[in-house]
Amino acid sequence: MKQYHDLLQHILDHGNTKEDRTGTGTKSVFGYQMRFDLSEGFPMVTTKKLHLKSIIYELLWFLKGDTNIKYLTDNGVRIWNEWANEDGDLGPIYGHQWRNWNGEEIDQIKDIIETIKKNPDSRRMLVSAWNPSVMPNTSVSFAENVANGKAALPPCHAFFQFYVANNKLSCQLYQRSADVFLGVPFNIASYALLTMIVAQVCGYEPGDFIHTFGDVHIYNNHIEQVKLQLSREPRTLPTIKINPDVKEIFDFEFEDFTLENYDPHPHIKGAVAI
Ligand code: THF
Repeated sequence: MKQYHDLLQHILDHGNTKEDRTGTGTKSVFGYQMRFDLSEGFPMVTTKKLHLKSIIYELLWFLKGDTNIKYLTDNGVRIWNEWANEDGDLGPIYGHQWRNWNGEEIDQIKDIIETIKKNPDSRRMLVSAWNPSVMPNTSVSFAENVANGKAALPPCHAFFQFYVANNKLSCQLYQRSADVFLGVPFNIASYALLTMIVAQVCGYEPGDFIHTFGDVHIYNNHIEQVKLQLSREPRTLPTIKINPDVKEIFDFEFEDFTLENYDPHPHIKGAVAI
């Protein structure tokens, strides 16, 4: 994962000092791109231990169209707890927009699978989680926004596009805001996995995952962790085995994924900015 280390170093070297909504403060650059050839292994950071279980359950949760943390917490995943209201709701975030855009019964995932199968040269194979009609009001609480039918948070990974060539399926994500130390390793693995399962159900090999960023930042309380991580030598990438019998995008379950040969350096803790 040289690409990820290059990004960390680039922000340390060139980042602007910027304040942010959470009050934490960041070093930030605007505009950056990384590319991962999925045939070279599963792009999971090796210079700290990542919790793949959280990543898989979160992706399955998005694909269900679910926006309540109950499914996550029932499976031991706590990464969305800070933003949910007392009933566990997050408002119309990712899953809602992917599967039921604006509550208008528009299923972007179902539609895109059909297009990838029937018209793979299409240049319209996009999924958008960015929906201006549900943007939260930043001067009220997460819970109050949810009560008003708004999203607790606007999507960070805002939209993605698929592309087919040479029997390979590639995916490019535009991420408007990116917490490089905590969130980005999750986001890379999540979209790489999404690309692999969409490829499987559409009958293609996985191609590239391209990660394009807007405001990409290191929070000030992650700088020491980033320096420790950069002092470590990246190791061989793991691979992930996906149950080949699953042919429908909504049929995947946690047990269909097996991570092999993951040999990371120890975990590095960092506080999440809320
Ligand atoms: N807010 C911030 N500040 N950073 C983010 O990355 C982020 N997200 C989602 C929404 N808001 C965000 C939530 N995703 C962790 C990882 C991903 C998250 C939130 C938190 C986290 O704490 N990871 C720890 C523990 C992992 C675990 O318990 O499984 C880690 O060390 O990786 C980005 O989309």
